[in-house]
Amino acid sequence: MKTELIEKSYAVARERYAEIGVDTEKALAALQNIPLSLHCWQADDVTGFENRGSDLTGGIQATGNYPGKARDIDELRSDILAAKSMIPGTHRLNLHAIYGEFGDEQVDRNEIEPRHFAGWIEWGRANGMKLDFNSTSFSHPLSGDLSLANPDPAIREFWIEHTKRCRAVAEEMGRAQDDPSIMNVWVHDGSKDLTVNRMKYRELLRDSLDRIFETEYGHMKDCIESKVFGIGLESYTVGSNDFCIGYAVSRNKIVTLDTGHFHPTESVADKLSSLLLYTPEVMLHVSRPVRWDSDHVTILNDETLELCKEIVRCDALDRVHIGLDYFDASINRIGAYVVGSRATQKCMMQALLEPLAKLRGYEAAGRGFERLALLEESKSLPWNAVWDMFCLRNDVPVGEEFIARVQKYEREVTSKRV
Ligand code: RNT
Ligand code: ZN
Repeated sequence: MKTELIEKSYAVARERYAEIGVDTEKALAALQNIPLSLHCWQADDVTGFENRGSDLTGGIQATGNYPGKARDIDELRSDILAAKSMIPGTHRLNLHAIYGEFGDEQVDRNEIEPRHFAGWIEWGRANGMKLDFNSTSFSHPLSGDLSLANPDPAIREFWIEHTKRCRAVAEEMGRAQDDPSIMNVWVHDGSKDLTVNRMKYRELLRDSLDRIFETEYGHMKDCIESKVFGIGLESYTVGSNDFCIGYAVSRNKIVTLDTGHFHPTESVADKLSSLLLYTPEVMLHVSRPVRWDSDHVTILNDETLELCKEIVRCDALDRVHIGLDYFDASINRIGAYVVGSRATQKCMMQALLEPLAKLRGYEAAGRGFERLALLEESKSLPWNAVWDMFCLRNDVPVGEEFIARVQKYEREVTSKRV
């Protein structure tokens, strides 16, 4: 797209937004300060670098076999940098414990140490990406159906030890980057068929978490992620939404809301204002469930848009962390990063450009028609001209230009991985 055209369109948009009391420059400045935490696992279908060759378990699935997936740490890093170069702004990288730099070593989950992530910390610093972290309870011989809620003391201890060590890794990351690393705990624990022991497993999970969180850290933040069900674990999920909210509220922890982890007609956006009243912050896993928690690439849809609008409407930009979580193995994986990240940012752009003062004025005055009409009209205000300007100023491809860039990287890099 021609720079001149982008500038012209932006000037018109800026004036148009000013008419309804919205400052586009302010919106641009705000978007500049909203990092996305890019999930490292889209690049290799949640495989990681343990030398154990296990399949993805834990009730999640990456479907498809598009060629070119990252096979080692160098390829993964290169792919992330390629994606990053097409995403405007400054972003974070969200690592899972299985992505440590283990070399040829067999490092079991209960043996991981900050030193296995020293290379990542260095890489993050060099590439301007702060790190977030996740414990990994799936894809391991001891994963089974129950990890932190396992009645077998040996298995439970193993996972407690793993998760404690993950917190120590996150603490190290946070210290090194002088900004807390957000550490997410999601465990798949559940049951395929009916259980007559719902309480028992939840008690075990609560006690495991209490033990894991015993150590106080100053450079990392804990969050726990709930879920409705996993594949093969359809009847019962130990860490349900109720469990996680109760736990987080009583322990002052953060809840991670994954947009694929609720019943299809539930609004995740609606949950923010409630959670923010009772928990310190919120972590998001922005995804796109299609009929179930399918982890399709995030797109600009009503759900993502409402979510972003709620963050802004709650004035919670500093309390909500936006992470992405999807893994589509059926299309170009770098393209998947770029599409999902930019879609989330486009939603945020629209949220920041909402004529909120005017809308709230109508609402306070009981003007229902006027509120609805302006909400409808704002959908077609020229937000995309402001978004294009955001891309231009950040020196990343504007509009669909990134398609050719992704193709070029595919031609030169990923297609050669055979
Ligand atoms: C699974 C959860 C979890 C994982 C990642 C890989 O349903 O969403 O966040 O997707 O940890
Ligand atoms: Zn998730």
